[in-house]
Amino acid sequence: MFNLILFGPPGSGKGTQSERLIAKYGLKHLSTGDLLRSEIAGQTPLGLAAKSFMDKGQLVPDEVVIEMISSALDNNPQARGFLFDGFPRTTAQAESLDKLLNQKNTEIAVVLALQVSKQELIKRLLNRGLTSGRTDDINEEVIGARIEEYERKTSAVAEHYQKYGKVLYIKGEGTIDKIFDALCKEIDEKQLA
Ligand code: B4P
Repeated sequence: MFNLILFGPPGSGKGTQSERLIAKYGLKHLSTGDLLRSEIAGQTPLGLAAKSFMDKGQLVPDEVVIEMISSALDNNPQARGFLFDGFPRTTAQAESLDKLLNQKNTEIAVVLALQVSKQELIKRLLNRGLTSGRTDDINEEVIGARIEEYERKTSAVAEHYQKYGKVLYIKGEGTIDKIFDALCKEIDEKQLA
C-alpha cells in the first residue's frame, strides 16, 4: 500500500491537487472536509454537530473525525493506498492515524506539505466563496480563524512526521499544473525508493 498525506493550510490547494493525484495514482481519496460536508448535507446528528464548529472556522472535535476515518478505512479494504486530505489536523489525530494504519500493517509513506503565503490563502478562499456556497469561505473573519487554528493546532502535525523524516515541502504558489508536476515528481521518487 502507498499512503500519503497532502498537508497545508486552508486554501493551499489540497482538495484541488487531490482530485488529480487520485486519478493518476489510483489512490482512495479521504477528505475529512468532504466527509463532514456530506454529513451536513444529509442533516445527520454528526453533521449538525460539526456544522457549528465549521461555521466558526474551528476544528471539529478529534473523536468525531477519527471515528469517521476509522470507518472509511474499514469500508475500503481493497484500496491500493489512501490519500489523506485535510487529515490529520492535530497531533492527536496523527497519532490515531498511525495506530489505525499500523493495525493494517501499513504506514504513511510521505507527507507532502504545500507552502502558500497567508495573503494568497485569504485571496483564494474569498474567491472560492463567491461560487462555492460554503459558509466558511464567505467571511474574512472566519477565514482568519481557520488560518489561526492551522497555526495553533495543525502545523504541529508536520513536526510529528518530521521526527520520522517523512515531510517534503512543496511550493504551493504558481499554476495548478506546475504544482501538480512537483507533487508527482516527489511521489514517483518515493515509490521507486
Ligand atoms: P477542508 O474541506 O479541508 O477545507 P480547506 O482546508 O479550506 O480546503 P483546501 O485546502 O482543500 O482547498 P483548496 O486549497 O483545494 O476543511 C473545512 C473545514 O472542515 C475546516 O475548517 C474544519 O472546520 C473542518 N475539518 C476538516 N477536516 C478536519 C479535521 N481533520 N479535524 C477537524 N476539523 C476538520 O482550494 C482553495 C481554493 O484555491 C479553490 O478555489 C481553488 O480553486 C484555489 N486554488 C487551488 N490551487 C490554486 C493555485 N495554484 N492557484 C490559484 N488558486 C488555486
